[in-house]
Amino acid sequence: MQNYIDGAMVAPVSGDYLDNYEPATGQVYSLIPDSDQRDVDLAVAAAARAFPEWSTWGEQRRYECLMRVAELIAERREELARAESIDTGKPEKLAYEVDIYRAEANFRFFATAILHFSSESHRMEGQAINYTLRQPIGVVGCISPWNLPLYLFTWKIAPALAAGNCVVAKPSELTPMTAYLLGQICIDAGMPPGVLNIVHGLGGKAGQAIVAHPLTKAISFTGGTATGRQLAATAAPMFKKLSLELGGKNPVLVFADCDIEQALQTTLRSSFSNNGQICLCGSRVYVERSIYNEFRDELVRRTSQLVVGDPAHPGTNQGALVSAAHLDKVSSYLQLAREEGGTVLTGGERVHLPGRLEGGYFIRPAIVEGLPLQCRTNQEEIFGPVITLQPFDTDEEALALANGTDYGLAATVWTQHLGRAQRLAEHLQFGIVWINCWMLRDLRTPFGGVKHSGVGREGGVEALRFFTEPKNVCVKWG
Ligand code: TXE
Repeated sequence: MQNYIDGAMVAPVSGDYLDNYEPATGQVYSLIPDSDQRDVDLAVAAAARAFPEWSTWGEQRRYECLMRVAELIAERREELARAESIDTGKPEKLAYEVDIYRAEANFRFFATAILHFSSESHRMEGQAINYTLRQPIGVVGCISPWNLPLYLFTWKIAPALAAGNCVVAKPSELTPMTAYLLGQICIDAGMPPGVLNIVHGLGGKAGQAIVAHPLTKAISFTGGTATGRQLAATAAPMFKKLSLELGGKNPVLVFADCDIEQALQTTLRSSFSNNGQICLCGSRVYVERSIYNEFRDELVRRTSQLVVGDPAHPGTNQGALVSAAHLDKVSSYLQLAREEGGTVLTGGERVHLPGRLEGGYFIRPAIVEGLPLQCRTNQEEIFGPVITLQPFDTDEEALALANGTDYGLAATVWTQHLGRAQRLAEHLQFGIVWINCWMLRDLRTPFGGVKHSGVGREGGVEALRFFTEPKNVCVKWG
């Protein structure tokens, strides 16, 4: 692969490359640029050169350019889904239906949103009129994680470009392929050179260089809480705007009056979709005691029937985890769960598949029962196919369990009782609350977490506001 800088595919200045592994086989299948400060300097300079024209192109021309990108993503959806599946280990079907579909939708949504992006004015009776100019910031940095590579990469890039900024973006070094292909799509779409620049490489080197560069005026980051803390320490003294989408340890509250079949079907998905490698996954499932045994036994049965296999095969539910290190991390948490007194009801075994998949990072999805709230397994983000299950008796207890970690990204509640749903939604300390659904997303809504799950919001008008600076102009009557 190569970096996409100033409208062209270029090698890293160092000439050095990093191995890129295929998670399903454990083999190196491509090389990515091991970029450093020099590559980032070239990318930022290209973005700075492109900014004056791109920011004054006007919303209509930016709309047309971004819609061409969306159309090319749609045309190449199968190729991109296959590339994403090979790069991440996720089932190709999932990449096609979710990741690539959303990448196209992100470009379409923000290309049109900018046409309707309005600001406000305030009249001072008989004296003056104030109006707010929302202007693009300039060169911005976008850094994304490995779990939904093209989906989250474009979730940042599309609003930044639509708002008139120029971008230096870095995908995760674990799953760079679809970001590389996006660079080629931008060339084919006729995007002006320097508007978007994609620099590959390590977080602590290329990523850090983007954050520390004096010309990147805003940073939109999605990734681990620890990394977010480190990144904020660099950006804060430089007074950069920051949007941090961080980790989660999301609760699912299942009340006895819920539609239990719906709750079971969706909880299987919210627990193990993408091998639980989605920050929005529900990893702590709390069930009202009167239906606990029934719910638990049925969820265990359905989990044990999930097919762990070749991501390219349409019948596969669970592909490979993203890396050998992540497989070891998830396995270590299962060992910890047992040490903390939990009982593994199903799963947790590594899966050794034959042939080309022999070296792959496969594990059976696991359910653990009998752990208290205050234990590391229930407090720390595992980010893999491991959930904990526990009964509760009262609404108050359920709320306290749900709010009982440092994270606050997404909570899911299953109940037919409207009053309970509203009351819980008000008191759950999360950025997102789903009632009788999960991952139902309206791109116009604010997206993000509270507490250690993040700072700021992406999505809809929030994203366009993040990527613009509001200037108040006050005009006194003559
Ligand atoms: O994160 P990392 P990962 C969370 C998820 C989990 C983690 C997994 O819950 O905790 O992210 O993603 C770059 N300066 N979310 O392991 O390691 C790195 O190269 C600048 C939450 O990828 O933090 C990569 O590109 N950049 C989220 C990116 O940061 C640095 C949705 C993320 O890497 C850097 C998805 C540095 N010092 C995952 N160090 C949500 N809340 O929406 C690393 N990077």
